[in-house]
Amino acid sequence: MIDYSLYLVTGRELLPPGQDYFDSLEQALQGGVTVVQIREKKVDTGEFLDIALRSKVICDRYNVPLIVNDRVDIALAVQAAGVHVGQTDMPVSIARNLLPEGTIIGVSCNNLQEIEKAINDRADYVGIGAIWSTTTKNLNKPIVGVRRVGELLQKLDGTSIQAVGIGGIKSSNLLRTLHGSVSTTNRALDGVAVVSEIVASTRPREAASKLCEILSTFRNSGSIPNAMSIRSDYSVENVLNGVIQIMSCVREHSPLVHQITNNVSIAQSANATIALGASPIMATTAQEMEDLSVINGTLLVNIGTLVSSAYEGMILAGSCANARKKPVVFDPVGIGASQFRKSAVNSLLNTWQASVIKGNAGELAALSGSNEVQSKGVDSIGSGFKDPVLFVRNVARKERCVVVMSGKTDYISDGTNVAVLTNGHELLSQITGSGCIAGSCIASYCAGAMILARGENQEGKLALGDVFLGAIGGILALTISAELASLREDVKGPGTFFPALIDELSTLSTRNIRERARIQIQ
Ligand code: 3NM
Ligand code: MG
Repeated sequence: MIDYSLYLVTGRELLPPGQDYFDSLEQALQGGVTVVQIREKKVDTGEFLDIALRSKVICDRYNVPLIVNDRVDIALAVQAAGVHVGQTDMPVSIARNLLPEGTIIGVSCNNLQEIEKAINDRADYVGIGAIWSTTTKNLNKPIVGVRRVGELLQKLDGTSIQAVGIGGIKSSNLLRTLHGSVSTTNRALDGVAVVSEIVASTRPREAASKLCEILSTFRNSGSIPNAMSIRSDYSVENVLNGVIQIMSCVREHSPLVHQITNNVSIAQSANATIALGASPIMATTAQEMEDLSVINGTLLVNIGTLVSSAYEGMILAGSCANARKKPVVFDPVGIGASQFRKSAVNSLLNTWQASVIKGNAGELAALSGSNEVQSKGVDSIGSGFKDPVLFVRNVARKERCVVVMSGKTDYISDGTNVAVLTNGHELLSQITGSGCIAGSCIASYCAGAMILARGENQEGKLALGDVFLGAIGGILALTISAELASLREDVKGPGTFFPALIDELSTLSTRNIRERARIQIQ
């Protein structure tokens, strides 16, 4: 059995000036590479053979298997452990006949059809790519993207075929790659293949050991703040207790809620955040994201009026938040309205892992590629999904985070449990930005959940369950406050409703939550 964890693919043309290829290879092995593929695209057979032979001697010293790209004859000549073929190279079945029994055969796959073919051909492993964009190889197929790898992995269920990811994998995106590349049946990658991150480095040993460290961090802790640690013991009683604890915690600690939001509802969102007792900072510029991420709290990303300069800030802020294990709440406002929004959302969610995704039925339909519900601009049209509980649960599983579907009834899922909430008031839909405010409320309560889970020194883990409670709490706080506001005598319509809503958010009591919450857990 080969250990595919850190799979080095060579690329001599990427070596830094003055770096010797064999020395670089040896250093990479010392850094922890577990399998090596010799990839030579431009040399004659004699030179390829020479390089492969000398590489084999080095790999043998470290007890690391060597795989030859493309060339069955070279693999035979050097007694390599395996051969790796592309879609237009020697077919797997023919290579199998030519090579000694037990030789590993790997094949590059970009889509479901190619995976199916690899299964039929009885390949030993597949290289799934390109996961990210890369300049190391000329790509003639679409980039897979982290969020689509799971579908390909799922096809491998029931087979013994191993899978490595390839293409643009770096230490900076490795955690995201590992975390996102998991099927809904929990099939993960067996390893990652890299070229430039190691080969182009002047210190290949350090480059490899850094990647190894991240691989073992992922194995040990599941990484980003929503490793799918699923609780199945939720009751209405313990959910409400959790929400109430979070509510007090937010008021006591006033956590920072960094919000990159739209210019329609920015002031409403900041006011709602303050009313709940949290501390908003509405910063969008890329240059300050690193500094802001050092402060504990949560990040809210809302694409309501997306412009390119804010987009850069969103990419960076989310990556920083993931690195610091801070919850990220994502609101893909109006994703169905334009191709620009759709592709921006795709890039954002591939780049970082959201902890909570919140949207109305139309937005979540567009996000997940369903056409059961349509949208008009930022609004959802029609009566919604036939089976909304099943729908949110599946989106949560696929996106590996908590999903909130807002509407007359709100559905919140962690991929297993679904909370169904029926609080709220008609007036909420008559002011602008109530959806965006819901995002701020969720982000504020996720910050409280994080403090409860980790303590103020931020040690320990934040689990998906904590974010689930944060999301339920945020929605309850907003919808119950809306009910209370609507009951006030001074509220005559949407104009007077908004200030009353802010008042109610700031005075919301434990009793209000216990007495008014209409919640079911399914
Ligand atoms: N195969 P880097 S992408 C060799 O998609 C190779 O099949 C790919 O290099 C595929 O780690 C790729 O420098 C190059 O991005 C990967
Ligand atoms: Mg090839």
